[in-house]
Amino acid sequence: LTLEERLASYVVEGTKEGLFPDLTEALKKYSPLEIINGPLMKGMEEVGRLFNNNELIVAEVLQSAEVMKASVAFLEPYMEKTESAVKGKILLATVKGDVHDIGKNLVEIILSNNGYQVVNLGIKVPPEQLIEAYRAEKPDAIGLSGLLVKSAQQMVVTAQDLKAAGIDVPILVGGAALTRKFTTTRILPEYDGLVLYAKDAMDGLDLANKLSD
Ligand code: B1M
Repeated sequence: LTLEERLASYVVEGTKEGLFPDLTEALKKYSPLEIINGPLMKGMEEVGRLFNNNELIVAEVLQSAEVMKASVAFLEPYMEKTESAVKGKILLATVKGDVHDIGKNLVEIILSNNGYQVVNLGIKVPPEQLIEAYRAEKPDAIGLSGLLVKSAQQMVVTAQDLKAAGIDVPILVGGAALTRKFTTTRILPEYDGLVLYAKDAMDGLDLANKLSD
């Protein structure tokens, strides 16, 4: 197997044996984000496909998730960081009913490496908890992540609840079940402020930078 194929296979197999030496090797050729968005994501897509076909069980997918998390943690110190003044404060959460947090945590790393103060509320965050945290933290924007189809709908409800609470800071949304179209046609009309769709974590950073400019 090539290095790239091996990296994808650690995720698919859910094994860390040989992972860190190969990540070190990969860093000679690629940036940390290229490794994550390339071979590691490719592995995750394969996991999703196998899971969908009932060829993997939840426990196995969890092991794949562990490999992804360990890889991101290993690569994090090698990521570019800007030592700028704080550009803004962002509340981050995976929406109610959804436990997927690898993408959200990647967004946290990339935002905080690039001058943002991130308050990560974790997973399965109901609107009431977001509203409470908004009042305590006074963030400049709210970031919502969701990977399940029902999470996209949950984002609509969350936007409605935030609006009812008088909140209108920009909302940044992302996650596999979401599209730009759903964001503009279904979430945006339910909210008083901007609702921006990010296709990946870097896109999320670009959007945050546009907001803070
Ligand atoms: Co789940 N799962 N899962 N899962 N899981 C999916 C999402 C699924 C597509 C797999 C499949 O069937 N093909 C499917 C959803 C189907 C649907 O709704 N249409 C699914 C399912 C069904 C489930 C369960 C219901 C399974 C069950 O129990 N029977 C269950 C749900 C539990 C719940 O949430 N209530 C479940 C559970 C799990 C595990 C716990 C085992 C594990 C998660 C572990 C964890 O996160 N700690 C897991 C995993 C790993 C996946 C897949 C395989 C991989 C997700 C992932 O981590 N990707 C996933 C299939 C897939 O996506 N291919 C799948 C890597 C990550 C870096 O990408 O999160 O997409 P992602 O983030 C991207 C972008 O989306 C974006 O940036 C990131 C990249 O830069 N992004 C943002 C994300 N959030 C953002 C926020 C932003 C900006 C960008 O701004 C705020």
